[in-house]
Amino acid sequence: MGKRRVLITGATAGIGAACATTLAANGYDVILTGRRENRLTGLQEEITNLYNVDCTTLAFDIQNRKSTLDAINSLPDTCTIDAVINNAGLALGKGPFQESQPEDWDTMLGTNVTGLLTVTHGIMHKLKVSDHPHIINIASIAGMESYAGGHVYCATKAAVRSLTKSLRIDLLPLGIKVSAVSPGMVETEFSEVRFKGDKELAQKVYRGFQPLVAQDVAEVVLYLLNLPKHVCLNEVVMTATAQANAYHTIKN
Ligand code: 8X3
Repeated sequence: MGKRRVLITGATAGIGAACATTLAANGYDVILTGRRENRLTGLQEEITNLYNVDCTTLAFDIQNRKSTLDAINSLPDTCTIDAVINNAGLALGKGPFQESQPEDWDTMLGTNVTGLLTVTHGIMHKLKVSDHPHIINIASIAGMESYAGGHVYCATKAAVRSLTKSLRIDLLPLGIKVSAVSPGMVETEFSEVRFKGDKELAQKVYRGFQPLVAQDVAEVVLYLLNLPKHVCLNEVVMTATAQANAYHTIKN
């Protein structure tokens, strides 16, 4: 199998950054995308110092369709893409729906759903000509089980799971694999973002048990990418051992 190149959205932190370093460590060329340019170039420096791979960065706001497509289209024709890790996503707020902010709905829908569509559609011409094309969507168990205060976030992740299945069907004639990875609680900046900077509330989410870490998810993504050409894992649902599902976690 020749060298493959993977585009990772939301590569500036958490699961995206862990995927970037893990894939680079395993010989994949990577394209890191995200909003925060300084974080992207920092990670690029780290990767190119450590690994003999090609590492490109593209800074754009995934909620802005034009900026996203301009960035993708700025890649030279020689810059092939074999796989995409649609990881950019966030939750904002965990209060009841009646107290939620419409601006937060827009940000979640624009990033988690529309952003994923824009990127996937925008790179389709490159995926189509790859020998090992693969779309990996980072979903969530929140897309399987709605929980209190989850409303729009849960809906976006249900959409990601649904789109994964639809795309799997539509892209079948093109031989493009489409997979979803649906993790439970992963200790990253996720909760700090959800609770809008409230570190105490964020830390409480992961207290009293051993949650997943970003690296655990990155290892699964690597496993999916390394499967033989004729094998597609359509969805992986993964949680910490202490978490059975969205409602049942054993905490000390
Ligand atoms: C993140 C997992 O359970 O906090 O998607 O919604 S959860």
